Amino acid sequence: MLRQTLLSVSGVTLCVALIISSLIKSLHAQQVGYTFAGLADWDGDGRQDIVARDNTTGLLWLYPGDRTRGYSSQARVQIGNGWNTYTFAGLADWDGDGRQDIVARDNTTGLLWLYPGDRKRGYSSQARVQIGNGWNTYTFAGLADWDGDGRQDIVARDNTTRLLWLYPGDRTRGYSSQARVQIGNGW
Ligand SMILES: [Ca+2]
Ligand SMILES: [Ca+2]
Repeated sequence: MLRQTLLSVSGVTLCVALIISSLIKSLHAQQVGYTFAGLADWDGDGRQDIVARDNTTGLLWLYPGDRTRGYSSQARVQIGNGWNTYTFAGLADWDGDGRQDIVARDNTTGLLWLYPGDRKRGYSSQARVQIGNGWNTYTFAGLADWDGDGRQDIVARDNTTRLLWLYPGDRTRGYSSQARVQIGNGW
């Protein structure tokens, strides 16, 4: 009887250990590799670049492009840190100053932030600006001038309703005064 109980307990322990081990593995799988912020001519040299986060360190890297079909000869440059809790909406010149910017959501708060770029290979000297809130239930399609008014917009899906929304931008560092418009459903 005692032996059976001991066997049973060790079986439960083994089971719990296997579950924990599997959880740790799946968590690790989510954290390795890179997450793309997007493609843009970040440093303004006329060549498209990659901006991506190293998921293991939370560091943000610029991979300057070479305008060639092949590996770039340009060395990567660190342009940020502490990005692990963010989801990227994308890269675009959101404020219209001729320099590419990052729009990203802080997943811990649901706030949407504009990180104005400086058109250089390094940390931007521009302070971030809050441009939205309540974005945690959305999935970003990306940034683009969707309505063609010369100002960058956000296209995103509300995950709770599967509706697709256009958030027209204002070319400003702050909340847009433009009302959102539904542009799709069943997404
Ligand atoms: Ca800009
Ligand atoms: Ca627009």
